[in-house]
Amino acid sequence: MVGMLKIIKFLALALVPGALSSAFMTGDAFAAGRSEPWQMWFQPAATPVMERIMSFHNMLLFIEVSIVVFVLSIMCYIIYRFNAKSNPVPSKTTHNTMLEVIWTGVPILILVIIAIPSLKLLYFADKAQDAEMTLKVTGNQWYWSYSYPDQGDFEFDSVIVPDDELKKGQPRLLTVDNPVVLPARTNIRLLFTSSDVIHNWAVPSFGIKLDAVAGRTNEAWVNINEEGDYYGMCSELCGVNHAFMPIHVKAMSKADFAAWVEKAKKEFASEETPAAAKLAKADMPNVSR
Ligand SMILES: [Cu+2]
Repeated sequence: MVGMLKIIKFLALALVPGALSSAFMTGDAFAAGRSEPWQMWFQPAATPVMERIMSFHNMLLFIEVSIVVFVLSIMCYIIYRFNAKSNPVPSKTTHNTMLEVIWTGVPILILVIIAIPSLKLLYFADKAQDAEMTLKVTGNQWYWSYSYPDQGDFEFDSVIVPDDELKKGQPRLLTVDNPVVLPARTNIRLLFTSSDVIHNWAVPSFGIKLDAVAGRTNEAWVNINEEGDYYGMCSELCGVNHAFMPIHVKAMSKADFAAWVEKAKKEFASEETPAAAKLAKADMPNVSR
């Protein structure tokens, strides 16, 4: 018994704090909106959905670590206490009804405990409550188009900026010519579709990774906590330039967004397939592969 306690104490002191401190996210370890070199774990949450995904992840992590520590302790104890040397005459016990009921019942209980918050989170992430505006996202080979049905239905394309045209401070493979602009602290409904193959609009700090499928409309929502730049990438293999259709979301205050809308309405009023023209001209982005 003393031996088992010692082993449990060792595991608790040596393994658990390290695993927990590096895995539990507080959200302020990294700059918001994109990953950093050598970053591990999630980007900081920028929406209520991502905040809940993180706390759900932390809950799962706690349950998983507890199970691992528990099972490992029992195994170590068995190895120590019941090996042929310390236990030369083995017991002939086979069944124990009570024990079997417990080791069937406890895992069921753990799964139910996980299932309840998991389903709650799925429904929370599913649809915006009282959306104040809608953004329509269309995936194309290989760029994104964004349209604003509530702001006069203007539309524009968002194409990657090639390496040799990047300005200082612009992240490589994440910079686009026209970022999608959204107001912060606003319930925004996102609708996804595609004009060709299946794409996937994935922005880690929003907790969104949703397929854009031709002929279908998928829905998600954001309420971005803070102004800033948030980046993502197409996350469904969609062809040869799949890796070169980044997502850049610029979140602004409501007033700045309204001013941007007025400007954008004029700027994008007469655009005719600019992305297609640009892609043809560049023969696809001049990025090193
Ligand atoms: Cu794609």
